[in-house]
Amino acid sequence: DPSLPRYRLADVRQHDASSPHPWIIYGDKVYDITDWVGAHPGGDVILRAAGGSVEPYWNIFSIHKSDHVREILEQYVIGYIDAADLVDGRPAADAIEDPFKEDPVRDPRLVTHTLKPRNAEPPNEELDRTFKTPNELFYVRNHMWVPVVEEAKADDHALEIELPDGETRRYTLAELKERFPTHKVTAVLQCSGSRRSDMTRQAGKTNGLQWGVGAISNAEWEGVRLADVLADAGLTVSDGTSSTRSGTAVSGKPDTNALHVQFSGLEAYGSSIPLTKAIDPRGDVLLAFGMNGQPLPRDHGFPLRAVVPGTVAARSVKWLNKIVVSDEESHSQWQRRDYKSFGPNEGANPNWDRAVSMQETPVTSAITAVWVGDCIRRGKVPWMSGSKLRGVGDASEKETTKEPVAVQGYAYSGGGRGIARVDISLDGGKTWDQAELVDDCSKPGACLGNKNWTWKRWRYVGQLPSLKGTELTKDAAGTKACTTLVVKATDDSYNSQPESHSGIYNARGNLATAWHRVRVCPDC
Ligand code: MTE
Ligand code: MO
Repeated sequence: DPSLPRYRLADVRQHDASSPHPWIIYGDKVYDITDWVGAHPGGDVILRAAGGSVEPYWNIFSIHKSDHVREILEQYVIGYIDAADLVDGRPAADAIEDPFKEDPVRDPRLVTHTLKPRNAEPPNEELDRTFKTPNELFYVRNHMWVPVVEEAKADDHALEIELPDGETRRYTLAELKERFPTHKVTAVLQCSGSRRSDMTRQAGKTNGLQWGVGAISNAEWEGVRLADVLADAGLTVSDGTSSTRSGTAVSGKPDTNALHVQFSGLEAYGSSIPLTKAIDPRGDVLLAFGMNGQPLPRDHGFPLRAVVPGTVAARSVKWLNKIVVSDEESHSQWQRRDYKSFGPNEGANPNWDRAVSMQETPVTSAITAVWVGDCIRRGKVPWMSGSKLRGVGDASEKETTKEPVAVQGYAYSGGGRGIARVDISLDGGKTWDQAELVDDCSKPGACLGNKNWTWKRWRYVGQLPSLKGTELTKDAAGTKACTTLVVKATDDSYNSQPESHSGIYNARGNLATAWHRVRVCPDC
């Protein structure tokens, strides 16, 4: 309707999130979304775009790029952007706010997959060099921007809790810290996409960030127990013994086995865990505000996040501001779609509802560093010195075709299962030996929590097989003899990793946990 009024960008800017009448721009049109905010499925996160263009947000929440959403929006159109503020029919690029402009500065050593939103993993040699990953090197997995919470106002940050009967209770961060005992838990977070690039290389194209072996890190988390807070908020449930699998409670109280705890964060990310995990006294689920003795860094959820040990990290919701205990799983796409796995034949658009959402994760392992020959003798292996180094042999042994090799890596299993054994092969899986598990947990206080929530680091020193006549690789420098190192771990339930990624291939590239292989071509 060309008779509608024209507005300048400056007019629209007045109608930001603090205005009683928030406006947004889409294309060259202006919309008054006052009546939409309450009905918006994603909640008031839409206000993040108020006063400017909604387009950069729809580029992130791509679900909006549909006729259906545009039809809804058309109901709220109130006018057009004045031609004076348009370039090629749209507001000029520099007039559009960058949703990521407040994102924190990151450590340059991180290997970045995407900048906006930020997704990055530590370089392999730093990943597990120490048992606890330093905060600034902990992998970062953000679906959207990093919400801004001023440090001075962090204690006022509010967490709302809604119970199955609809009752709500609100806690500020200050109250959580004051009213509940503090707990510390040492736990790994691992993204379901870790090692996805491996699956792609071996088994074919996968959708999603092409992570290396580093979408996993380990930290000591500090916070209050979710179970304590839920009980204080008034959650009463059956003890589970009188419940049935079909969700009928015999006691008259809501059935523990049928409920879910939905988490959501300030930027509208959300997911859920079963209530049984949330209230398991040995489950160690935290509402965390500390990480490795420091306040949570902004990238990792400042000022408050859920930490769900042993469970896929997608459930450890950052910038946590709402918890709903419900008989349904979270309705978010991260619960109902993205973090599920499928059969090798199911393709990129599978039957989403039929698959269960990921919670506990399977056993995995990876090689993070390999040193061969002179590298070792020159003292490049950080955990090898003195007598160990002399044991590796002197230069005269170098005349033989055998080369010393030193290997390091990690192994991890979800659900609090420990690592029983790590097998390593230096000849592509023909012969095996066992790696040495690093004793990181024997010092008092080193591994806090009721179960094995941390990774196990491992090391191995051996001799590469004679490479004469083995796998030959041609490169610019000539022909090289190579061998493939392989690692696989077994957890304490005797689960072990699948041999290849082809058998567990899924178009989403989730849970790429096959034996990890690294090809080594020493100069010889
Ligand atoms: N929470 C919020 N609010 N937003 C997010 O994008 N990403 C999830 C989870 N929690 C995410 C979130 C995913 S998929 C992972 S793997 C972990 O956070 C990553 O946590 P980290 O960045 O602290 O390593
Ligand atoms: Mo993730």
